[in-house]
Amino acid sequence: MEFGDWNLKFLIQDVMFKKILIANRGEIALRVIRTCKEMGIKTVAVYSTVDEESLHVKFADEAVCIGPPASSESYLKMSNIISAAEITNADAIHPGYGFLSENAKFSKICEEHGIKFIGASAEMIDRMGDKANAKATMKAAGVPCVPGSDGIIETFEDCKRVAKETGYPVMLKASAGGGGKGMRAVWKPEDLQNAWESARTESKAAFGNDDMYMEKLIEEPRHIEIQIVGDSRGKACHLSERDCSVQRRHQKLTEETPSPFMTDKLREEMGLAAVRASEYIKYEGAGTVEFLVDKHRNFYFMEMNTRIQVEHPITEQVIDFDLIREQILVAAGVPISGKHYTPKLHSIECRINAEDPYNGFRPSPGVITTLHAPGGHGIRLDTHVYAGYAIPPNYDSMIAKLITTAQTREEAINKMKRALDEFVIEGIKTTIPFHRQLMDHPDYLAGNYTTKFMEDFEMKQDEE
Ligand code: MV4
Repeated sequence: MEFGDWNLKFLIQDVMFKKILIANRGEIALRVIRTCKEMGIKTVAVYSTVDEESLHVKFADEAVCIGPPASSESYLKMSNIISAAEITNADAIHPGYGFLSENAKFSKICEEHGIKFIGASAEMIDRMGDKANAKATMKAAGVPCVPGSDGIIETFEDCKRVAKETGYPVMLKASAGGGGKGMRAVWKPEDLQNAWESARTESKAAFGNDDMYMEKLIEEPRHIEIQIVGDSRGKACHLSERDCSVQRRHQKLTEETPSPFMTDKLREEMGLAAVRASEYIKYEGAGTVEFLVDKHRNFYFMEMNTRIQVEHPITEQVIDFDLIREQILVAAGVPISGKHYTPKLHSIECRINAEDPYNGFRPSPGVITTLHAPGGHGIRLDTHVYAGYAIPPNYDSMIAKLITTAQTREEAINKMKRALDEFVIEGIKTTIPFHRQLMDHPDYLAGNYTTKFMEDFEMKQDEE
């Protein structure tokens, strides 16, 4: 830290928020409330009518009902959230992830109302949300990018030309996209026109925008992302990587740090590329630079997320850091220490969803009749559910994040097996059996997995 701890403590008290409204629900709302309490900051929860009995409502100092169950009428209803902040006199809003966390209009409205948005500025959200533009910015910053089109492709003639220049296979991507929507892999020239038209139609329907760009297709990539924190002076530091390659239909299932594919050299290069990217755009707050990594360990910029991510706890565990606290300090204008971090431990997160892995991971809402949480050394459970809690069908299906941390990957996996065996949830189906089988899978145990891994994964039928 730049100031002596003594001065910094007084500086922090002067600039620190008195009351933060958490514009979210579930485990992330609880996560933010916990850090606020530790920092002596008052908290306001917002909730929809179906969430009245949810834990974040009970743990907050104040709570405001902002509407009916539908997200569009509650957690996405900007006017109701701003009104809740006004009537409770909150001086900042933490958006968590999802919902309004990367909504430029909401960031702007908070600013116009003199409420600090603990996230990126509207300008930054727009800049990183436009994927082709974000890529052009990263290229200018000297961050490795996948070869391909120079920005948006205007016509199909251009599309054909760029595909020829790039060389098949290519990946068509929606500039307003993310998470795989409006994306098409094209292996042969005769498939290009269909892909071009269907990708644009899908993107127009999903985002109201059909701008497309093209990249060389990276075969069987790994998804490795770097956590960064930037401060109000334009300085950034990186907090090492997370391997998020185990995904099903672009939904992350489990994440770990360090990545089993990482080398010290690769980590240093990716970390510095992420810091270069952040400092080039003067990024403020917690952010994540996502990279595709090919089998030769070449890495390429994919996207930059301007929010705290679901999987942030594994980074916190291996460098003993509170990322939500860091977000709040940076938003209050406190400078970051600026040093970079490498993992001292190994941490794995399993996302426990109310889904049935024996039936296509279909949602399984309902009342939790019995719950026994795992515990012991190296176990962290971030969850808002409890015995008797009714899981509403209106929101995403994640109900808990089980995180294990140990000196080595093998010990972290063994701890995860033991914790999953202890974790009892009855009344609904969950993905616990999937994660337990994953922890026995030879390729996973060998750290030998890419984003293709789940395409070949088969659940062994229940022994019962
Ligand atoms: C790619 C790719 C291969 N080559 N780009 C998926 C969503 C978005 N984050 C970008 N994605 C990909 N972009 C090129 N040039 C493969 C994927 C991809 C993927 C990336 C990360 C994690 C999971 C994935 C699943 C399917 C495809």
